Amino acid sequence: MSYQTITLALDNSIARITLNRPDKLNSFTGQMHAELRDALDHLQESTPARVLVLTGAGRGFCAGQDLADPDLQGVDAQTTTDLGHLVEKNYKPLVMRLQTLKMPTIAAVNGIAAGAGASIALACDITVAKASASFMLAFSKIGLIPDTGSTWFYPRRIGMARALGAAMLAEKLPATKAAEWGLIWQAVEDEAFDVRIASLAQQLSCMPTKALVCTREAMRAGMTETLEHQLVLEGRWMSELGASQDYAEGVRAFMEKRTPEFKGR
Ligand code: LHQ
Repeated sequence: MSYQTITLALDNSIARITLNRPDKLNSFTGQMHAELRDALDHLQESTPARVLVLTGAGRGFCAGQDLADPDLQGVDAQTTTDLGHLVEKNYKPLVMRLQTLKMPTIAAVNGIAAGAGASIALACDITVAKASASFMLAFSKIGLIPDTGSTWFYPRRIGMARALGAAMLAEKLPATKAAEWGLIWQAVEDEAFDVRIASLAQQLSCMPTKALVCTREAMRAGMTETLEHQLVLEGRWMSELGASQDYAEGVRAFMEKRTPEFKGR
């Protein structure tokens, strides 16, 4: 499939998806969702990639749903489309693809992340933003609730008071404040952003990929499991990873006092 609204680049084991509608701040259209599904499926099934960087072209990261997209129009002037259907068809699969990808994911938030654009930035494993970027739950401005996982991510990361303030007031939350509050991993000075993202991607691409993916799964399970059951689950992940080549290499390298060469297996 050739893409018009995104680009997919593979540089050794680093994959980069760029949302590429800069004139519209990379807002989501039905076509962009279809292309993202295709690109993520490709990464899941048939590439040597060991880390994904998701970013935006131009001055924005993503402004959420394109409010002019024909997908939002009903079949005629008298009807409106069922937004729940669009969530089910486009946004839920996108979040779940990111959350189950067999490699760690970095959201490189190069500018404003609004509406579902903010949610997608948080659906990645590590969210790093330019200091000049901001996060905005724009939904209340158009009479909607935060979606694409934001009602799950926000209260868990920054607490209910801040989550409700951010959602109801729909103000821009500067990236530096988002990092201070624990919504994202890091805000980086604009001039240092590209280098930081490149070095983070390089670092993650050389790590034991399976362990990172299991870490994501384990941390997520820990949000809802009892401690007792979580301890059982941790044992299962340890069984699985203890049989991996990367674990054997990690221990061998430690004993031999050298840097491990992980293969992601
Ligand atoms: C846009 C958009 C946009 C179209 C900027 N659409 N053109 C899920 C399920 C189903 C349905 C509904 O939604 C959802 C999830 C959602 O994401 S709902 C929330 C949708 N997003 C928004 O409401 C955000 C709307 N955008 C804004 O509030 C502003 O554009 C922000 C604050 C993001 C940026 O402001 P500025 O930096 O001042 O830029 P701008 O407003 O001038 O935008 C630049 C261009 O991008 C402009 O086009 P134009 O042709 O006039 O130059 C905007 O119309 C266009 N654009 N966001 N979501």
